[in-house]
Amino acid sequence: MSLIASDHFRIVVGLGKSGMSLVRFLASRGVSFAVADTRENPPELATLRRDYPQVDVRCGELDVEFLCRADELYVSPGLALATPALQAAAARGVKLSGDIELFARNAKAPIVAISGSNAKSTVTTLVGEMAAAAGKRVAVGGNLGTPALDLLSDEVELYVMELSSFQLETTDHLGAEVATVLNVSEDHMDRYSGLPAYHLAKHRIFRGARQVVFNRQDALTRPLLGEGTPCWSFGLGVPDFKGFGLREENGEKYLAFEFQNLMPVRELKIRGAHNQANALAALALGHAVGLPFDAMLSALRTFAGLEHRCQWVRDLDGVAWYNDSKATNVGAALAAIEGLGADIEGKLVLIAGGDGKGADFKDLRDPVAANCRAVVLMGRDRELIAQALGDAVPLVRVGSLDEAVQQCRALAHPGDAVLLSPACASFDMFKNYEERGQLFARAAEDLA
Ligand code: UMA
Ligand code: ADP
Repeated sequence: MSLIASDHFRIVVGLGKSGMSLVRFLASRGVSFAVADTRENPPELATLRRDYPQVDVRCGELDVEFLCRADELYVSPGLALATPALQAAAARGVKLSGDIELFARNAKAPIVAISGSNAKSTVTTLVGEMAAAAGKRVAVGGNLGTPALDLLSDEVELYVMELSSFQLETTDHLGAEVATVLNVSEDHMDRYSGLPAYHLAKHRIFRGARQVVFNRQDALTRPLLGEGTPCWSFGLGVPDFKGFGLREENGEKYLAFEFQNLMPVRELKIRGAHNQANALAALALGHAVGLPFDAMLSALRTFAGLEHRCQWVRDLDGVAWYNDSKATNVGAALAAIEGLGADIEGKLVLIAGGDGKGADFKDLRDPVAANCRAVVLMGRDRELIAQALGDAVPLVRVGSLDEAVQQCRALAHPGDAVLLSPACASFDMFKNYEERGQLFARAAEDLA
């Protein structure tokens, strides 16, 4: 039985991937609904017209009167709840909700819920692989890959969900078996009034959680909870009770749980201190849902990382080229600059810039000064980055990614690394971060 009242009328607002998953879900349960999107030609319009020709679709500017016919709106994470038409409908008593709320109400298996400014996809994928290695029928998705509602199945034994702050804004009660916010640093400042509002949205993940995992090195990840909710922690320091961390013995560094060494860090394929933290977070989440250590450690030994996250592309004349196109905010770029900077003999030649989403780039200045030979700047907000970096290192402005790659070739010395880690979203110049990463890798591979 579906936990959704069938006598109510709903409107799906936004006809992208999540909107289309809502359409399939509502139609399969016989719920009456319509669709609206502010775009004249939303991405899934052709699919909707082909598969559900009877559904009423309104494209273009949102019509408040139309929205007010619904009892509930399922709003895409891509649309700000502050959108005036949505606020006008809410003021007239229409409930604003989203796909994750509906997913949570209908999921019968435990949910591992993962949010954070960075590392969500890496940790979500890792926990999914750990569960699969333990023989569980696991479904992995959410903000990453398959939309949540498309994962619902009676066969599933465990859901591992990556959730964005946008998805959490429309989620009142998740009720996860275990929930975490991996880290909090500034992102999406074009959608939030400031860090406190963004933090508040992320922390909705803890609503109804039976257990939580927090990051000992980031106070903003700690939930405010009543006594009695089991709390596990992770961090790069030595762990204590209920903690995952790093221990050293005879000069060897180990991933550890409480007082027990689990596995030498050197057996991890993923590189850098930030990835050690990611491995520890995944172990904490997996342990909380009862996955055995041997299965989790075997997944950690084989996981080579995801594309576009500090991914090695090639070596050329003693220079290594890395694609970190997924670094769409300052925190992610800092992890790459400091992590990779510490690992190489020479210096970094960094490519940065794009759509800065209202971020403040000043935190880049000192790590760039310490680790970079030069920074090649491109994209809409390149002057904002240039201002923040000042005279820390030589800056080169370019008009295209191809030009950036050519400049990097000329600037880098043997022993250096070229790193695309833009600290910005890609939408000003590319379809998405994947396209940016692919074009960078191709241009680097084409260098003679
Ligand atoms: N849009 C409009 N009018 C509308 C609806 C959307 O202009 O009426 C525009 C907005 O600029 C919006 C964009 O279209 O940002 C995408 O919206 P969509 O409804 O087409 O999006 P979906 O295809 O449903 O994708 C959404 C998530 N997108 C966003 O949160 C922006 C996807 O996360 C997610 O994978 C998908 O649902 C399935 O759950 C993407 C993302 O960029 C990967 N997430 C952000 C991030 O990771 O930083 C949060
Ligand atoms: P998300 O899904 O949260 O965007 P990803 O796993 O896709 O996370 O990684 C996004 C970016 O963050 C990549 O550039 C990656 O190198 C960087 N990153 C990965 N782990 C961390 C971490 N623990 N702290 C900061 N940045 C990280």
